[in-house]
Amino acid sequence: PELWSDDFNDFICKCLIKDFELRPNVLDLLQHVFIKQIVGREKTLQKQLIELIDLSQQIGVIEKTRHERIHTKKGSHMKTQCDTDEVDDLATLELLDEDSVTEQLQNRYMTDQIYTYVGDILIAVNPFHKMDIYTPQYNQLYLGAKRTANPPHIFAVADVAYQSLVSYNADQCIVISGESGAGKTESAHLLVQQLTVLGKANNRSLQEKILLVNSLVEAFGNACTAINDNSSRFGKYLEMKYTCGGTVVGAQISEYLLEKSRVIHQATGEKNFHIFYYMYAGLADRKKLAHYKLSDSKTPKYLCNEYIKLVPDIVSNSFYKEQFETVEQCFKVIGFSLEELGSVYSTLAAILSSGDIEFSPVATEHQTDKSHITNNCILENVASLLCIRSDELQEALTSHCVVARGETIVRPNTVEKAVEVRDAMGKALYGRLFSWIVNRINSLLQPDEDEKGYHIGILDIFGFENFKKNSFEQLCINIANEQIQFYFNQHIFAWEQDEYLNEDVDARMIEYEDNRPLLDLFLQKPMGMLSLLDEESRFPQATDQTLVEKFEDNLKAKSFWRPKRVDLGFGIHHYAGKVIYNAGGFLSKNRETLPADIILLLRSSENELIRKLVTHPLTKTGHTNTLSESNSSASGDPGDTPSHPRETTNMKTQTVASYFRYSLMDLLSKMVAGQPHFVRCIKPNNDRHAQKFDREKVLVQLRYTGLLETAKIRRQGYSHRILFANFIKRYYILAFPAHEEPEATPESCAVILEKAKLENWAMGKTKVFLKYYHVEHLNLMVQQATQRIILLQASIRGWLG
Ligand code: AOV
Ligand code: MG
Repeated sequence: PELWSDDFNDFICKCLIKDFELRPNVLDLLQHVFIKQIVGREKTLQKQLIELIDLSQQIGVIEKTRHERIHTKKGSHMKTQCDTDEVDDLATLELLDEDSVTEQLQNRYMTDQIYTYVGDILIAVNPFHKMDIYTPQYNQLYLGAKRTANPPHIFAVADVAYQSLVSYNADQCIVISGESGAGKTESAHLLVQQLTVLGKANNRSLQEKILLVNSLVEAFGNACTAINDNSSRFGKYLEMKYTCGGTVVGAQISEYLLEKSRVIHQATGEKNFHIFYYMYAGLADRKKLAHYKLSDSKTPKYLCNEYIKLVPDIVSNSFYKEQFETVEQCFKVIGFSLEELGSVYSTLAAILSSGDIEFSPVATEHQTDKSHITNNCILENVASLLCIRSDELQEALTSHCVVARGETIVRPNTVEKAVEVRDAMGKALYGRLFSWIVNRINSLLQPDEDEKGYHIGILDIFGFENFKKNSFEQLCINIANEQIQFYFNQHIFAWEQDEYLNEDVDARMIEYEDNRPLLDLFLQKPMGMLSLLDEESRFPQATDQTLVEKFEDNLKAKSFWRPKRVDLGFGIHHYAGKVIYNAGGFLSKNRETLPADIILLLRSSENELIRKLVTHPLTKTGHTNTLSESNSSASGDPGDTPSHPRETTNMKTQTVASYFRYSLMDLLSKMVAGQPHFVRCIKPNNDRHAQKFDREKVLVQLRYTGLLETAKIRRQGYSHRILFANFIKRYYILAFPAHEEPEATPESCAVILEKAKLENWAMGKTKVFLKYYHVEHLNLMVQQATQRIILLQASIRGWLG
């Protein structure tokens, strides 16, 4: 065949993929073809061909030893191991019970082997100390390597996702779960690191930008909590965009459910979002506090708590200063302009200062429900930072307009109401600023439009929380985790076992804890907890007390109860444990109204950024709190897509609960669109100590995440089900001539599987049922075959000049 024609490539494929024994003959043939093809260059060609033969034989030899190694590995891999041995994959344990699994994890953890597989799922136990296993050497070690060739590692998960993207040309989704402080965010960073190396971006600056995205967003979205000094207070879905060939070309973040209430209030032992402290220290260092109207002696109320009483504590903190420089560097590298940065700082400063605006009642004879501002200088500062008029700001804070019978009437705000409006403004500005930053990053990291490709999404949300006092924020966070657990269950257990039945495949069913009833308890309409909350939020007379009573009257599930002697308390038995919530503040937190007067005023700002924050529907992913309510149910089925956001002029209609529901569905619809990969983070102790493995603590996590059941189903079940036609398309070259794709029958599939010397697979009615290690093995064979072809082609191309 003509050089480089399809026939030629097929021919080489055929030669190289055939059994190794055939190789000398094949190479003879190859030699013959070349000699015929390139007349006149025989002499050099002959020499070159000898090199080719050598090379091919070398490859052959190398491949052969590798092949043998894989087989022996696979042999030992399949052999169940004695339970005192350490295993990389818990699904291979002979004895699969809680004790042996915990024992394994403990032994591994104590020797710094923090990663362990359960089939194709990775368990990561938080080491709580810096490890030297994330260096560039490790990046290289895990590139395109078979999983069993190296110890379990988070980089291997990135590699599998990447290889799947390239070989199946399909979107991938890596779901990281685990309770607060278990290591999700760190894992997400490491994944991005490896995925960037894998994606070998053509331009270094893109690579650099992508690596900075997480740090930047986390400065604004993370904070110190009682459990974790760098706790994520929002959900993050980062999509790395690749071309079909696997080159990284961009990134996009979607942010979910930022805990905005933190801006105005932090629980005991907690802090505000990192950026406020970083900025304060950084600006002080540059002698710029006055420029942003920030005091160098008096701590803004929004930053005050029992730890931070004094501004000097903040401004002398060298860590904060460094972080500020880093954040600013991130902004610049990613592409924000200096003007934008200035506006971001002004907005943050305005939010901080606004918290110090104080009100007191206007004591007149007739009106006690009127308020006025007692510290006008602060009001002036805020107005100037927001580039609005101070008299208008004062009016918008201390009064509101109502429209009655076509007439607009101005009503005064009580002190309480004015404080509420002030705080609502701070929260809204922060939430919108956050969304704006995320959207700006997205537009700066957007791939070229005509670049068709696929993405790998990495999900990192706030982990399950159970504090001494749990409020509305914890409820939302825990419902989100409940939903992720449900998604995991669907994938690992429900859908897989449904397929056994549909396809008449004989497999033992594994029992697992289904948390669907809990999701229904929260999300069902009209009688789920969030719907009841919304309903109650519509009654002006309702109180948090009437709300808990409503819950008690309507929620009949076993997992809901009212603890005695806890005012406003209610308990939920979550998949991850029992949590007592306090409903105090639920109604106001849910209503979260930003009055139209404030919005209109901010729209008149002379600062472009401020105007943008209040005028634009922030986007596809971003939110404005003005989204329409979703009609989706609680399920994670692929058909369950959210309704689309709609901007409304009436900012009061959207409750936090309905926005929360919408976001959750939006997130799910993104997740179900990709092939999932799971990372389950485990927290080994509550003290954040290295080398401390609290067995009881770990056992609880193993139980609620269903890891034992997962190990069982990975061992006994078939995690991969592939339609005959897809299977043939992907793997036929392993057993059939390259130009003769066989018909998609179970018989041809079986020929391939036998040729690949695989056992323990099953044949369904329309699909091949495979174990996770079968797929790895098949993919590796295809990959090796293609690599051989590429190598050969490259050398021939080299000889031909
Ligand atoms: P989280 O994301 O799961 O909590 P993080 O990823 O923030 O937890 O991890 C908490 C802390 O554990 C980090 O700040 C590190 O000190 C340490 N850590 C975690 N993983 C590693 C690792 N691989 N190597 C070294 N240290 C690690 V939350 O965001 O609170 O749910 O809302
Ligand atoms: Mg986190």
